[in-house]
Amino acid sequence: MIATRRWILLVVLGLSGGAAYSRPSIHVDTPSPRQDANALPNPKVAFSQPINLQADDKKIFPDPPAEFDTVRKDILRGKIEAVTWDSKTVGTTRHMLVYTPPGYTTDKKYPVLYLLHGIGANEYQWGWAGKPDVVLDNLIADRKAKPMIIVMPNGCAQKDDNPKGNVYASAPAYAVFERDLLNDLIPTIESRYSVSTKRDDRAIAGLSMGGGQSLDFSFAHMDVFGSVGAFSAAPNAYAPEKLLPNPSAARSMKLIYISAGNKDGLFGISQRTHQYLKKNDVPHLWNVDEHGHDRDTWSHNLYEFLQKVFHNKK
Ligand code: FER
Repeated sequence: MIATRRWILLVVLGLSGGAAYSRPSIHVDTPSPRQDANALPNPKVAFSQPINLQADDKKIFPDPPAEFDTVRKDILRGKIEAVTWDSKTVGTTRHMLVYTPPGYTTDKKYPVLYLLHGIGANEYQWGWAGKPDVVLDNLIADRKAKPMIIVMPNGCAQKDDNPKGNVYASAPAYAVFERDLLNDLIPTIESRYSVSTKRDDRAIAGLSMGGGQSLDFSFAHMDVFGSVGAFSAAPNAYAPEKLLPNPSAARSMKLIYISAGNKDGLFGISQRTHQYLKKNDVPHLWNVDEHGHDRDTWSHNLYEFLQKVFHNKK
């Protein structure tokens, strides 16, 4: 399916001096396609797990205001460009979209959010799932979020990174992306854009597979990422003891934000992560809304996350 025309129009090719590219945009409808797969666990099984709501599984934020993701004509707008990076990990040229905020200037060093998509999708998914450019333009105009760069890479680290066929078979490539991100992509961003390289100015967040990647990679590299957001994390999120064998170390994180809809069959993956953090006194935000595995929960939680990430208060 094709993303909105607006999103396509916003893609400004090649402004960074990097190689520009053009490709069809793809997103998944909700829930993600449920083909049988060799991926473990079986997605059909994963999506039909019972949901056992506990007293602390609560919505902690109201719904965003109306028009939070509507383009406003009266404000300055950021830009999205489609650029590539040279992945030594995969041995190909790979694809990302990069948002720079209104008035982007090399006189400043910006914090960076790496924002990851779900399975069966690509770097265009967030344009449909949360409209990060529109939401952040509006938040910056209202002084509710810091100007930041948002990098939306293709997180499926294999030679053919556009989804087709049995998309769950590509699940292992989402784990390979850890090396691609750390060794190839982050250095590319930090050499091409005017960004802060402090840990607390680097965040990673994502939906579903991207949420699992965000948890797995951030807790494995707490020296690299100061903040993490996991929206409706998929089964690629490691079980808590593997994810965080030394939980007290995670108390140094600036922001840990976990969310899931209480109608999402994958709910238990986020819930077990929250329960482990809580048991081990690791400060975090746990937001349970009324949605399923869908763009409502992703866009609403992105709206909250963008306001909290890179905020000075812990
Ligand atoms: C699975 C169920 C869902 C799985 C991945 C997903 C790797 C991912 C869904 C998404 O990204 O939307 O069993 O296994």
